[in-house]
Amino acid sequence: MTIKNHNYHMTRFITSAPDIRHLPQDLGIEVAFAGRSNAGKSSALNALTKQKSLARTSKTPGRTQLINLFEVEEGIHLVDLPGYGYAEVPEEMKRKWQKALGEYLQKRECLIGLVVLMDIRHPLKDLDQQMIQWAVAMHVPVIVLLTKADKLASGARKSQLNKVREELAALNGDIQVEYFSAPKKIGIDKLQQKLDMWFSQPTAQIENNS
Ligand SMILES: Nc1nc2c(ncn2[C@@H]2O[C@H](COP(=O)(O)OP(=O)(O)OP(=O)(O)O)[C@@H](O)[C@H]2O)c(=O)[nH]1
Ligand SMILES: [Mg+2]
Repeated sequence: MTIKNHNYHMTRFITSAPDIRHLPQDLGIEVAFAGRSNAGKSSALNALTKQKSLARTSKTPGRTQLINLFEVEEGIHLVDLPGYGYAEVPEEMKRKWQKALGEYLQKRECLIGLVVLMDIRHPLKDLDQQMIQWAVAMHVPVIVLLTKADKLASGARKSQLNKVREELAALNGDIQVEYFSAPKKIGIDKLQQKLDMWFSQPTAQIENNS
């Protein structure tokens, strides 16, 4: 398999959708960024694409309420999903969003990979585990980014990484775990390599050309 390096800095915003049913047609290939509110999804997208404000970031959790779709190149998309687990959101809305996320993972055929972001200091909360389990069940490969790695000293960082790797190994899925920092630019290379690999897969090519 030849792995093509994509120019992530060329990524542009395409559209926002209030829910999964309003996303553009299920065509091409896409990789979604999922995680708890405030985990650093939008920051990771901006770091990857070397654009300061492609995806909106905020100190206020729950900022990204819309699903934002970006195009790396024709037919290749990145999706910034609204964060889950935000405490201030009414229970009913939380349940709806969880259901919608499950549907997205199960029904979106162009989804070829999932980036799950978790604060390195608070990894593997219930909903994180559920997202990862859904992805494994759907045979969608996952890269887990332990974000805000700059907040921990290197010893603590490594032990968190090992702990999460061990716990996730038990799921027997296609799951890679790395640590990440948007401001310190740690882990961006790993994310890029993974995306390049996913976007270069033969199945991805076929779907993309059809
Ligand atoms: N120190 C540090 N702060 C980070 C990092 N990534 C994100 N942040 C900060 O964490 C806060 C939330 O980041 P966002 O990227 O908006 O998080 P999000 O997951 O998109 O949040 P929602 O859209 O609300 O779900 C912001 O204040 C960011 O500046 C990181 O790697 N290191
Ligand atoms: Mg966001």
